[in-house]
Amino acid sequence: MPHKAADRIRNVALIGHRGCGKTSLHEALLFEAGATRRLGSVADGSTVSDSEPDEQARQMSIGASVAGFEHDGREINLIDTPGEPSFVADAVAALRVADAAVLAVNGVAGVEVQTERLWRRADAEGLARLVFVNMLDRERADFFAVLDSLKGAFGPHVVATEIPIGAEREVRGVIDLIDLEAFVYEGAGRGNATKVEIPEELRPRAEEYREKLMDEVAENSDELMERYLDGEEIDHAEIVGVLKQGVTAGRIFPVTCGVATRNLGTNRLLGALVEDLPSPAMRGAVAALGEGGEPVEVEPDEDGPLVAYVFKTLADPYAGRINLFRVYRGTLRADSHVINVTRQEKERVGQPGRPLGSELAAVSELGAGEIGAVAKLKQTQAGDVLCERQEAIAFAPLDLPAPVMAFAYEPKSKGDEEKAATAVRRLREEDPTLDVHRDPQTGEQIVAGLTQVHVEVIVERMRRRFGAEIELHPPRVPYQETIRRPAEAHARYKKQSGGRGQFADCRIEIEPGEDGVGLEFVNQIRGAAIPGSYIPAVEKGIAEAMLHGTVAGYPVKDVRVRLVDGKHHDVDSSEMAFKLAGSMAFREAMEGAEPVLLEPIVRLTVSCPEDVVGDVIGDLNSRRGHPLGMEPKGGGTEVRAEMPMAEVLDYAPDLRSISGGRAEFTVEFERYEPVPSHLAERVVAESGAGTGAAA
Ligand SMILES: Nc1nc2c(ncn2[C@@H]2O[C@H](COP(=O)(O)OP(=O)(O)O)[C@@H](O)[C@H]2O)c(=O)[nH]1
Ligand SMILES: [Mg+2]
Repeated sequence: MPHKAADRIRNVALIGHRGCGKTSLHEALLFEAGATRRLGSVADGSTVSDSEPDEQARQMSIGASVAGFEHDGREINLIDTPGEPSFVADAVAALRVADAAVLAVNGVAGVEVQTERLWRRADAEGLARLVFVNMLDRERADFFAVLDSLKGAFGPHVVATEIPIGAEREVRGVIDLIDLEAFVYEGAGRGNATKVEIPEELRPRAEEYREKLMDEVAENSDELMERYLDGEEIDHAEIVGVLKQGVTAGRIFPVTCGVATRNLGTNRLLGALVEDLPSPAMRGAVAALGEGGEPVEVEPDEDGPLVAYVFKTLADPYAGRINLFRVYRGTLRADSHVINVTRQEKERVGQPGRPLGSELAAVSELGAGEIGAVAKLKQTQAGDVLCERQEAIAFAPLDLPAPVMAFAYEPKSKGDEEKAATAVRRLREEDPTLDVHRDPQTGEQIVAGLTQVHVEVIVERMRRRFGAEIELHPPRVPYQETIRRPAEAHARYKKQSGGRGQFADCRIEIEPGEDGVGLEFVNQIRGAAIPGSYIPAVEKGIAEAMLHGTVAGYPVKDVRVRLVDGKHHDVDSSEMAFKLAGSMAFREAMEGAEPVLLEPIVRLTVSCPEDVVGDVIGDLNSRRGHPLGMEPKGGGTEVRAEMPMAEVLDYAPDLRSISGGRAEFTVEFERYEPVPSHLAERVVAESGAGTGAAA
């Protein structure tokens, strides 16, 4: 009896395109299993999942929500996930800790963008999958058309285990293809299914689809295949046994159907979770990284030393930090000490619990395969591994898109500064796709997310949870300036307004320097024209002048400056005077050295479906981009290009509309290049500086 809990558990992530009914289905499954007393609805904001006020206001899931409940002697952890790409991080994390996924599909729209993407992610994690075709009550819903679109997208091993009775408003039940039994549903109450005779007119269709199912199942067992071909009757347990092996191995994907909001078909989906999907024990060892990143396997053995992986962190301003984790090996006990081996910190586990949406039911321990939550760990965050003893173990980082939608932000008032800093720090703990930093050049505070919606949600959460109000605006492009030819200048700073005067005189020569040197200062003073003690002041004056170039006030880079001559005065000269003279000389020299404005060029990588490559490249060209090449990748095409950063700032919404939301991109800084002169004029005008010196 090695794996006690691990035999009983089903860890299932509910995935699918936004609006296909995952949250409603999650609710119906909880209700049907008796974990809740009423069937909540997304429209009323009364579902167990989507418990956050902003989720209810937007009627959209933003975070993953775990519900642990019992059904048929099993412990099911059902994780509702966001379908909106802006919040994909939580769907990815849920797929990491689940052993199986239920892909929900809109019965009208069929396979959508995110349906495919999430399917691929589930595939990459090697998860068993079931499909639930939802919303069959809607106008133009068509189970068989959707089944075809599923097969088209995911291959021939997608196979119906049931078909609906009736369609659109008339949909009233399902026919089970394994046992050839029919059920009709009345009302949305628990236990609303009644077994009936298969309607005569549906019999041929049911038999046709049963045959398809049996062909598919038989392919997974030679022995069963033989008897099936001999025309022998195969009983329920045998079919389900072989089906489950095929599902677990990712060789067969059963399709069920219903209407989440009417609790139609959900009892059967519950049954399928138990019958068709693997337990952690059946899934077996999972891959992790050991000493030096070497691959190791973690067996779901309750009696082994603890390995728990934290997959989500909640930053509750009142309850503090809550960490959701899955135990992969051993047992996590209340009031115990563990080691966070990722951060090398000791942590004390107080009271762990099993989550049901935002509620936690206290438990004394959680064994291998179980999913739980614990509050008040001091250092632990999502991605960390908790162990009983010192052990080198990690899980591969989640494959998440990069935060490319950047805004500069400012607190609305002085009093909000501190609050804003705390808020972004806490929200960053919750969200690995949120980037918050200060741009070293422009000095702006930057908040970057995956999309505009993502950043808007962050701003709302800052206000609601932490009382911090911020304002967003497009970030400034960190332009720079440099010179293109040598020049020289002579500057004298002189003041004689009573008392002690001021005097400094210097002559400099400047020329383009090497890439990346910033300022290269060469002192060529011979003799005592300028005393050595004043030389650093001259250099400092030049460096200060370079902070704001003469073209548009941006930092000047890569200039070699030679200090060739000068004069001083025994009484009136000072460091201050030489600094000012240095600044004056530099500015004058720069004017004559053909100064230019430079802009950052980034390397852009766009992943998009084949059919929009032409549009993507056309758009890149119109944004001054230079395509560098493309290659097939992950079922689509990856286009690489170089593009000015100024053109990237508003790229996200455009790419979204070009590709119907099916493309993603990342950017990486590459180098600086001169801004074409007609555009430089505009930057100069906008900077408010401008001596008209732009090249
Ligand atoms: N008619 C009908 N509406 C549904 C069904 N399932 C969900 N909905 C509605 O579709 C909308 C989106 O559902 P939701 O569960 O939030 O989808 P999610 O984004 O996948 O979580 C909500 O207004 C639901 O009430 C269904 O089976 N039939
Ligand atoms: Mg939802």
